[in-house]
Amino acid sequence: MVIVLFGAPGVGKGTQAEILAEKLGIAHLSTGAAFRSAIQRATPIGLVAKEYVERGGLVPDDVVAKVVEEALAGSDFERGCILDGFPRTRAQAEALETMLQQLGRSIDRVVNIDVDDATIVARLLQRGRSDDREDVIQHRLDVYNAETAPLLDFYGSHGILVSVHGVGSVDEVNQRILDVLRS
Ligand code: B4P
Repeated sequence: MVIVLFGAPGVGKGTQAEILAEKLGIAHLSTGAAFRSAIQRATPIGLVAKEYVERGGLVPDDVVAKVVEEALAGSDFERGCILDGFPRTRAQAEALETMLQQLGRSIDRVVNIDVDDATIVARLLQRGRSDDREDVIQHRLDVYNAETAPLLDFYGSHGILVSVHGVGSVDEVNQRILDVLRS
């Protein structure tokens, strides 16, 4: 099973992906977490990613694709995976299709988590990660609307998109996601 968790920054993709991976017994790939780890270790990918992540921009598509391609080739991904924060552009969505085709797989469901902007800003300010400053959050939301939100139409036209309301307790949102995955 290949599931994409989709939505604006701070809707809870990472939070939900971790719980779902555990419950469904499949791997979890967060491109955001992969970049934060690479930045901390100052790897070549981390050095490139740093300036984009800190400013709330998108890491270049070819760098992102390299990280995902390596992860998908790992043995822990054989049973399926949850992709959290990827794809974020049309080029990434197309690259993902090619990668999955080569592995004889396809996306089963794209789960869009829907949260209003005011709640997103409040959540992220409370978390206070280094890219959770108000100006950077606003930029991340603008980038999401310009580059990532158009993928909703792309996946909608493929008939694999489902949406859940992302405001409520973490458990409530998780149950909504499990319900749409089972329906
Ligand atoms: P990500 O790591 O993907 O982070 P995110 O979109 O900001 O957050 P997410 O939706 O996962 O929210 P979370 O569960 O953490 O991206 C960071 C950066 O990496 C990007 O800005 C970009 O620069 C780069 N990047 C990543 N992927 C990329 C790609 N494919 N292409 C290019 N660049 C890429 O939750 C947020 C907060 O809300 C947490 O504090 C959590 O505890 C809280 N929360 C969650 N659920 C809640 C609930 N139900 N109620 C209350 N609070 C809740």
